[in-house]
This record gives sequence, C-alpha cells and structure tokens, in this order.
Amino acid sequence: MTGMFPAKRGNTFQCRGKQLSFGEVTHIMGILNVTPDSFSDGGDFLDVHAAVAHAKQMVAAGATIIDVGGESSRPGAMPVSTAQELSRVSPVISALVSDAVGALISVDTYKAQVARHALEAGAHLVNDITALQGDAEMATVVAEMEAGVVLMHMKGTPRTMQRTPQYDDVVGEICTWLQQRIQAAEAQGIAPERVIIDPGIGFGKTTKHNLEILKRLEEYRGLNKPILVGTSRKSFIGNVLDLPVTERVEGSVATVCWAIIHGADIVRVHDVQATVRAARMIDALYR
Ligand code: 7PM
Repeated sequence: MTGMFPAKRGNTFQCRGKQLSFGEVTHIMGILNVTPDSFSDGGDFLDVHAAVAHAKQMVAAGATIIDVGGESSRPGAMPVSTAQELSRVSPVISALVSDAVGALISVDTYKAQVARHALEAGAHLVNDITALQGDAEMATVVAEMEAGVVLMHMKGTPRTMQRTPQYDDVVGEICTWLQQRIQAAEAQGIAPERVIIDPGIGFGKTTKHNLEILKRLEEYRGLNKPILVGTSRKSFIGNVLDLPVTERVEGSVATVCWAIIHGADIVRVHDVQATVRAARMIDALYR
C-alpha cells in the first residue's frame, strides 16, 4: 500500500452539534443550487419546495452533506448582492433544518453576512471558494459560530480564473497555498478539527492541471485535513470525453472512484445516487 493513503481512520469532524467521521466511508456532498429558475423572467423566482424536495431526495440517496448555494461560481458569472443571496439560501436552509433532514448543511458562500445568517438558521459549515479571503469578516464568523469550513484553492476570481492559468508545479503550489490558508484559518480561531481542504478542480486550472491534481491527489494527505474534491460534470471531463455537460455522469463517477482511491474523504456532486452506489463499492474494495 505504499504510495496510497486511505484517509486516516477515526478522524472526526465536529461542528455545531453534528459530526462526521472520516476514513470509514466516503462522504457525498450533494449540490443544491438555489439560483432563480431560468424560466422565470427577470424576477427572483425561487421554488423553496422544489429545492427542499431535491435535498431530501439527495439525502435519501445517501448524501451526508447538502451544499446550498445562491450565487453561481461559474467562470464569468456576475456577483449577486448579499441581500439577494440571503433571500435565496435562508428559506431553504430554515426548511431543511426544521424538517430535520439529517444531513449536515453547508452554505456555499464567500460573504460573511450570508454565512452568519445561514449558520444562525442552522447550517453547519461554510463552503468558501475564496478560502476566507473574499471577506475579511468570514474567519471571525466561522470561528465564533464554531462552524466547519472548506478552504478551496482558486487562482484568480470566478470572472478571471480561466484566462490562461499557469503554474510551475500545480500540485506543489496548491499544497503550499492550502498550508498557508490552514495556518491563517487556525490563527484566526477556527478549530483545527473543523477545517476541510479542497484543491479546487476547475478554478483557474486547465484540463491538464485538473488531471495532474487528480493523479497526485495523495500529496494533499500530508496536510492532515479531510480532502474534498469537486469534479462533477466539469469541463475537463467534457474535454477528455468530448461530451456536453448533460452527458458527463459516467466520467464524473469515474473521477470520484479515482479520487477515493487516492485519498478523497468528501466528493461534491450533482448526481448523488450514481455517485453513492459507486462510492460504496469502492469503499468496500479499498477502505
Ligand atoms: C460552472 C463551473 C458552474 C463550475 C459551477 C461550477 C466546487 C465548489 C463549485 C469545488 C468546492 C460546480 C462549480 N465547484 N466548491 N463549488 N469545490 N468546495 O460544478 O470543486 O458546482 S462551482
């Protein structure tokens, strides 16, 4: 087994009265986008019931974390206001909490005020694609609320990140960067056991970079934090397979299987049922 590192067993992530243990199984984070329906014209039409139903379906299929997001981090996407983002995510988080859906609830935001309200409404962790650098107050909010945090690597901003990203050593540079972000988080009072790391597949990386990150994923184990990987339906899969976003389920599942064997603890996905079935099988073979 040298060179391969199954997640350290018995490591427990604790936040806001909930816990997740790593090493025994792969945790599936289901993506719940609560951006307005593209069929509604102009106004912020949000179907809270549909979002909650989708979350419940993902939990029934085996997701243990639901990642609720109100702003698209799509390359080139325009930012939305704090008020707008909150009006999208709050009702959904409140409904998931009051329905005791069971999964941990993650809020996908880099805005401290959105995070604070979401955590007050009952969310457990913050998925911050800026790794606490998008808002000076975010670290304080996470620390004070005793929430978990995902520190994701991104080169540039969602608007600019895909303009010819360059690295000398993509894996080494991301490792060093994540180490610095872990230190900064802990220095700002976030408990070490509430930190999750993520190499940020697709965020300022070419297809070649994304493949290299996955090939050498075990190098991130040295940082001693649970590793989250988000490959689901991303364009590097489309580039390898020459398939549109609607046809990337198998490619996505393949990357999840690979990622588990190379050290992922959590995978962030759209297609929960297919991913859970594949992950349970790889867990049985590998862990
Ligand atoms: C267009 C491109 C739309 C990319 C949406 C995306 C990650 C994430 C996203 C990830 C963590 C998506 C992405 N990706 N958060 N948020 N890790 N922690 O496919 O890889 O949802 S946005």
